[in-house]
Amino acid sequence: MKIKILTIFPEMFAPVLNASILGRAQDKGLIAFEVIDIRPFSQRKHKNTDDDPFGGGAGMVMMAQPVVDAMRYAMGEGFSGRRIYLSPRGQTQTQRKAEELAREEELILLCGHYEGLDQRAIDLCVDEELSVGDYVLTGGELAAMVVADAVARLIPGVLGCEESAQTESFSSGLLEYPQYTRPRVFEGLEVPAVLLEGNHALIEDWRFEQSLRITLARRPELVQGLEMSKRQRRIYDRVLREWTQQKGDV
Ligand code: 4GM
Repeated sequence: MKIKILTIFPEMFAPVLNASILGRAQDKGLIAFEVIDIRPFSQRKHKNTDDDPFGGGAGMVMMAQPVVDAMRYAMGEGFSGRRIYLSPRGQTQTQRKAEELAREEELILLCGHYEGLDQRAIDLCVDEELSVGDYVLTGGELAAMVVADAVARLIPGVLGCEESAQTESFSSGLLEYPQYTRPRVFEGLEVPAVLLEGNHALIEDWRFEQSLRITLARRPELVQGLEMSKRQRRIYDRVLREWTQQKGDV
């Protein structure tokens, strides 16, 4: 997969894209990042990329010209991927969205700044606006890195172990169960005995129950419509009985 990033702060990306798992994925040829600086595309004398908003008001607006020209350069001939603008008014990024984007051949992530981008640039060269959450950042760069990371780790071979992309939060529909590693006792706190006993069916049951409890406590809406095996259903019914009983007690 190819991911191109359009930004006026290209230097922000190397430390994130070239480190750790994303760096290795590039070395292995599984993913190619290209960071494109918008500023050289500006036709203004001083290569400005922003100007005052028509109609007045505080802040600056990113001009359409450099963005549209940079986008056309990034697309080249016969572009067939998806062009995404990171913005607080976009649809919220989800695991499902990341899975959808991971199936694309090519993505272009456009990072905005100031008070936003001239609407005509959005109309001309954006397929979709995406937000990483209901909060405002100083620029779209960190949001683009979040999206790039969430998509990259779903590309086959990037994580090495295919299972790890599968088993965690959101792929199962539930939040993750607690994990433990050596030592068995840390500051007097013991690892749950079931994890040390080697009964894999019981370990799976325990993990499901833990996931369920933590999800019911923190994100109960995720439990709606969950698909379960018979075995999981039995655990679910028991946990829910305890849960509702406890609530009734208070
Ligand atoms: C305002 C308009 C994305 C601010 C457009 C970008 C948050 C997100 C910006 C913009 C951003 C987000 C830049 N802040 N929630 N800041 O994904 O591009």
